Amino acid sequence: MGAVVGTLTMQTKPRRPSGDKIDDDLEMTMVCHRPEGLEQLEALTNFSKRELQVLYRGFKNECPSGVVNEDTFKQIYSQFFPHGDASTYAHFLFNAFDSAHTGSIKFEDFVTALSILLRGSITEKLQWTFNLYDINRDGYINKEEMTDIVKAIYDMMGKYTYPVLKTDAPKQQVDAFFQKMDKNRDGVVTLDEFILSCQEDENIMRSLQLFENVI
Ligand SMILES: [Ca+2]
Ligand SMILES: [Ca+2]
Repeated sequence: MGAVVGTLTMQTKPRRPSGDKIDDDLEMTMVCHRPEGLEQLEALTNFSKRELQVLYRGFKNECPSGVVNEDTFKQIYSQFFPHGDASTYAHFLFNAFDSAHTGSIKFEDFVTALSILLRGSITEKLQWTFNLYDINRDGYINKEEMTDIVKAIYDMMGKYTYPVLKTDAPKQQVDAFFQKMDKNRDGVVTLDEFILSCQEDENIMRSLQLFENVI
């Protein structure tokens, strides 16, 4: 569940001091994209209006223009993995956040995903993760996709985190994933298979629950 971990790290990163009222006004003049009304976002997410205001302030600190393109996203995300190369994983993650394929992440996209990852039901969290792994979005996770994801995670963690990795470790992990998830052995994992298999796995369930009550 690397995505979940990454998102959490992003969220708990210490923020720069947000400044006073005058700074806020200055910042607002730089904002190219204004988010939808807070009431609307409050209805769409599991966050209160106050929480959304705090999140928006943090989002603006990182991204004064109000939108994040893929390069910026990669730069921000890579800071959390100084020993590895997070660019490929950040690319997959960016696509998962950018659910409408607009090429940029707006505050609405960010906060909707965060709401699922932190406050969503188990099924919602698993569905979000499935979409992340289903790179070409055809409704199935195939072995190539899972191999790309696993390799991206290894690259991101870097050799200092996993000093004893063997070169065939990604393949073994992908095989183990399919062994567990591909219930009907047709070579692809569907959303139903994914949700069922994850719910059977105590470790995965525990890692999903870790992220509740964080904010
Ligand atoms: Ca696919
Ligand atoms: Ca299958």
